[in-house]
Amino acid sequence: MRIQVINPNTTESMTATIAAAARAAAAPGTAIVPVTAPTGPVSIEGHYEEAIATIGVLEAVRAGEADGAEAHVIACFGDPGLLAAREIARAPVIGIAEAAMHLASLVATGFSVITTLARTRVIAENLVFAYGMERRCRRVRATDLPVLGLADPAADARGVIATECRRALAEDGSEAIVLGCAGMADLAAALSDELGVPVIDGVGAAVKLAEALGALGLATSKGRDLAPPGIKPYRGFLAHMAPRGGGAAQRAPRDRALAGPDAA
Ligand code: 5HY
Repeated sequence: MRIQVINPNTTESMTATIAAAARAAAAPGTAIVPVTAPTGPVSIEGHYEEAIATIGVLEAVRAGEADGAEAHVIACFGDPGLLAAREIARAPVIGIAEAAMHLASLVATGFSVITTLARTRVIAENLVFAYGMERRCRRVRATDLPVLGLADPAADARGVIATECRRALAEDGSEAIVLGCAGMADLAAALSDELGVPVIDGVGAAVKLAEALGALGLATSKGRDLAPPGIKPYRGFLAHMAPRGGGAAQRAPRDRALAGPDAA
């Protein structure tokens, strides 16, 4: 199976951390194709950065589809562009936040999410509700570590995260931890050993779920809201992102009129 693993921020060193975690989780025979977003912020720590990063994600998914990807992983804990990517991709698309939360709910009745800056907490909290995890996620906690600070030895990210995990286990009534950033992917196993509870990294979780979908022959349902976007003119610097059809694209009557008589 060929799984494209997309880092929605533009920091290559973080893509390397993500790729290593994905390859560590992948089954023999699974090819991991790591990709750094072609455009966007060096790290994603807020709504605006997430909105901009979504374009890079969709560009990577379009390219990956053309390149024969059999699944796509969005390796940023905000799952930027997840549903939009599912519209344009034939292959399944898995977000690391959704994957981690679902696996956590299989091994514990309650889990806590440990994320980076306080301002990103609301993004994770919104996903908890979007994924129907509000009864299983006990709390989303921030460490105030910036995303790109995770790789800085001086920041002692593992120590800071371990301390917040212990607080979560003591105060939230949680029995598992979800790591709230792709940049924490390389810490899961060591933290799990240290804390004695399941610590879930979304990158590995998403790769395993992609493999499971592949093995079961499951892909995104194209019956309703995840059907390909309609064919219509796009204007301005993103005009190249206009869907070109092929597959089951719908042509809205109004758009047919806009596109003119000779539109295919
Ligand atoms: C991530 N940002 O996984 C998120 C984490 C966060 O650039 N990669 C990022 O703080 O939301």
